[in-house]
Amino acid sequence: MSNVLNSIVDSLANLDMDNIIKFVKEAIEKFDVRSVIDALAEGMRVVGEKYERGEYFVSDLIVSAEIFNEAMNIVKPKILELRKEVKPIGRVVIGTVYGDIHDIGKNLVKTFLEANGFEVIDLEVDVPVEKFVEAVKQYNPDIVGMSALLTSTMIHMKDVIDALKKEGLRDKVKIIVGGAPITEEFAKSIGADAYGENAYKAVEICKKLVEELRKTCNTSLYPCPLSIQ
Ligand code: B1M
Repeated sequence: MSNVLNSIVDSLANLDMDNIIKFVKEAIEKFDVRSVIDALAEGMRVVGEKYERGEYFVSDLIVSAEIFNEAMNIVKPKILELRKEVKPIGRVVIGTVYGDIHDIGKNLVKTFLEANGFEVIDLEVDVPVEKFVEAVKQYNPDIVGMSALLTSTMIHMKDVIDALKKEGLRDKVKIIVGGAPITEEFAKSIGADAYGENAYKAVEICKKLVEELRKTCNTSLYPCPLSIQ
């Protein structure tokens, strides 16, 4: 990693708001957006480690999130520049599951989806099972995306999938799950269609999922069949 990207990792890890803004502004001119975001995510990982070791408290986690969001205010316009060049390709309902208020990863996924032509309905955080179900009824999305950062909340992803099955809605949508504790195996075990390791992979996967849906033409929202670039 280059010096300025390392400096982003270190300044986030040290909760140094003043310097990180300077470094992010510098890095965004020299590197692609992805390198800058990866550095920010790495900084958050280090913050998490410090919290686990008892060096940081919850108040520090809150500050780290504020710093991340400030940095993203600089990066986000660069991501959304892409948007002008892409055709609308599908609709995603996304949210962080019940009991969980972590939204940084979910927001990144949302931003990248929007930049790549997806219309995103964001249910925000701590989303009860019924709210996901209602959103599927109301918005007729192609994809439902769920995020969870806590081992204690990830099981609510299964609750949502079970509730969609119960309402006869499961086969109308594709389901992608993600978040730090989520794995491919977990995604499979709860009956999700896909696992997104990060925001970039989530976009690639959502494009594939929409392609699959269009083949069966079971949604009337977007023209069908639809070629996706
Ligand atoms: Co929390 N927290 N936190 N926290 N927090 C973690 C998750 C933790 C791992 C820290 C640690 O101990 N090392 C730990 C969970 C342990 C566990 O469950 N095993 C933890 C804990 C314990 C807690 C509290 C319980 C602390 C407390 O109160 N005692 C509490 C819980 C609150 C709640 O939700 N009910 C809590 C609170 C908070 C804050 C609110 C203070 C703050 C979040 C602020 C916010 O989100 N607005 C916070 C933070 C900042 C973290 C860490 C440090 C950073 C998370 C983050 O934003 N990462 C985190 C440590 C860690 O994750 N290592 C931690 C950066 C982000 C870019 O990555 O979210 O993983 P991530 O998203 C990635 C991928 O996972 C993926 O793409 C993203 C980008 O590439 N992805 C998807 C995510 N969602 C996806 C969805 C997809 C596809 C991909 O498809 C739909």
